[in-house]
Amino acid sequence: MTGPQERAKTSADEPGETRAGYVALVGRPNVGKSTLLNTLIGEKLSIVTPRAQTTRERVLGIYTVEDAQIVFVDTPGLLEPRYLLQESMLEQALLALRESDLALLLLDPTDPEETFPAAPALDALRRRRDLLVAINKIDLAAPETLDRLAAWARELFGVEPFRVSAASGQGTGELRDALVARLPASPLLYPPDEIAVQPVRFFVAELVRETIFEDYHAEVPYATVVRVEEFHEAEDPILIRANIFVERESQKAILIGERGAGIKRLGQRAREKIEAFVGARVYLELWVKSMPRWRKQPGALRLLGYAVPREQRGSGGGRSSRGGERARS
Ligand SMILES: Nc1nc2c(ncn2[C@@H]2O[C@H](COP(=O)(O)OP(=O)(O)OP(=O)(O)O)[C@@H](O)[C@H]2O)c(=O)[nH]1
Ligand SMILES: [Mg+2]
Repeated sequence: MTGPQERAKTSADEPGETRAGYVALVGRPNVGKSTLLNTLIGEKLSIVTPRAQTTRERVLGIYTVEDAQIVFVDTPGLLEPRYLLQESMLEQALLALRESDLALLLLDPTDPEETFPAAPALDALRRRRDLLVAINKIDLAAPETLDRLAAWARELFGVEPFRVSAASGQGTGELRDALVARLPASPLLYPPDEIAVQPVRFFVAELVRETIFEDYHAEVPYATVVRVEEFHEAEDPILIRANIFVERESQKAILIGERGAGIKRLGQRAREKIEAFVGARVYLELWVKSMPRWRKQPGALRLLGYAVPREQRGSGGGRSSRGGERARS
């Protein structure tokens, strides 16, 4: 992704000039960042679940009107990391903040005391002049709670927060207009008809992961990572083979379920979502494998495609168990 520094700035005041830039959507886990990204671009790109720490990597979504383009960057929640994958997630969010032209901090009024990010993210946000703040989920909170949260936000950041509901769309049009008005003068960054930047296989893996969050409880979704190993677009139906890695054999057994019932249901539901996303018939083959401690090992994280935090690079390796359990749907 092109950083703001690498782009030549032009004046947007002249006729025919355009505005464009990256807007980082940041906030604590579960405040509704991914829901807002989807609502702002009018397409379901980023996966959404009721549980915290769903998003693990940056997800880009593009909104283009005639003379302006916003590249929204959905990010993992600003959390206090306890293991390496969470460090990677936090670093991805902070990186998105650093590389963005504008930052939008989302707050959740259903948990007003806990919704402000901790340092160092909070300090990074307070230093920014181009910060916008929005209170999301206004459909779930009493007006007094919204007013109290807005007062805290004014005190901390010196700005008046927008009030939106990403779920219903209320207030999101005004928010988007405000973002467009603050974009720097720049040529469009992507072709005007593009919505996504990442490859289809990324979204396929994310849709499988979203379905795992919906179908399984407790720790299993957090210990799960999905990797698309094969994607044969020219075939009808499109043939997709994906590996689902978990950390322990016991989690593998839970995913597969009795006589494979769990993985079969998962495969069917994920396939339906993928078919809706790609607009074509899909044959999905899922393999469940275990890769012990993958969330804590730099080598394993790298192998699985996650960015490894800077100080951890260069150590450790991940191993996956051979074989696996397969389900087709
Ligand atoms: N009622 C209501 N629910 C919302 C709203 N926005 C998001 N949600 C719900 O809040 C939950 C979390 O939404 P996400 O979009 O996944 O939140 P996130 O900030 O991306 O979460 P992480 O990726 O885990 O950091 C989901 O159940 C959403 O449906 C809203 O405006 N109103
Ligand atoms: Mg998210």
